[in-house]
Amino acid sequence: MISYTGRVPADPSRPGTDTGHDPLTPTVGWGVLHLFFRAGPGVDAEAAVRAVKDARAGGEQVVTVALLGHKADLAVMVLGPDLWRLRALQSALCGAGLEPTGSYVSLTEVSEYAEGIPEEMKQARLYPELPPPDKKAFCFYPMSKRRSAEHNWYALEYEARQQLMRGHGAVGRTFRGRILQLITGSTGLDDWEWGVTLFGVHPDDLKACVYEMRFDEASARYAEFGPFWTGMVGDIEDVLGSVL
Ligand code: 76R
Repeated sequence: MISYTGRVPADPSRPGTDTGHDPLTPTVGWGVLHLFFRAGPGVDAEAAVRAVKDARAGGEQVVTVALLGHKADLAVMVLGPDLWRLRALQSALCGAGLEPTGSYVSLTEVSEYAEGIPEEMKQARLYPELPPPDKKAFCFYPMSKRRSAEHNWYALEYEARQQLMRGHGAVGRTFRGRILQLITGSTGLDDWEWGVTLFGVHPDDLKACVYEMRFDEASARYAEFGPFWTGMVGDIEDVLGSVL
């Protein structure tokens, strides 16, 4: 099991891991930073490619996505134990001339309703291996559970919430093989309570999954959604080539 606790010293065999700061690491899981950039003519593509490669060489996982639509041109999702290292990648990409138009900060987690899942699945939630090679359709959106007078998720008893989430999981499992979901927690860290990152085999797998989930009570009554970003996972070189 990989566990990161306390100070993680810079590893001399991995150049560039020393940010000049003592690492700031979650006690469990990894930090996750979703960055959404606009790419204009002033972008130094070589510097941007180097930034992604340096992060990977230092141990971070980096997912790069060519986005569709006006919100941003590309997404860079980075996961790793040390928040300073996530910041270093953000700084390097901004330094390469990419202009951030949106972002999301969260941590990997095992849901409190998933305590009973096998250890191997828990590890895959906390320390995922991304991107999945066979799922190139990508979407990301933040979401929260409703706290209105009529429907307040946080006023429900644990058993009721657990039962609802069991129903949610059952609907979710019908998408096995078509969708990989990564739910990352952001309560107290960003504007919504979770980041939802979905990887699909086909774009309509993403649509079908989110659509089906909406009929499930946990989502129908209690889910609130932020903006969506959608695109195609690719190598950083291909992604930059397609958006510049
Ligand atoms: O981790 C697990 O696989 C256990 C079952 C499970 C949990 C606990 C599960 C399965 N999810 C869980 C928790 Mn999910 N999920 C979403 C969305 O909610 C919406 O309507 C849209 C956003 C989708 C599309 C989705 C898909 N899930 C959560 C939580 C945290 C709740 C908490 O901790 O309070 C959120 C916010 C959330 C949202 N879910 C699945 C899926 C899919 C496809 C699965 C099956 C996963 C699999 O079998 O690999």
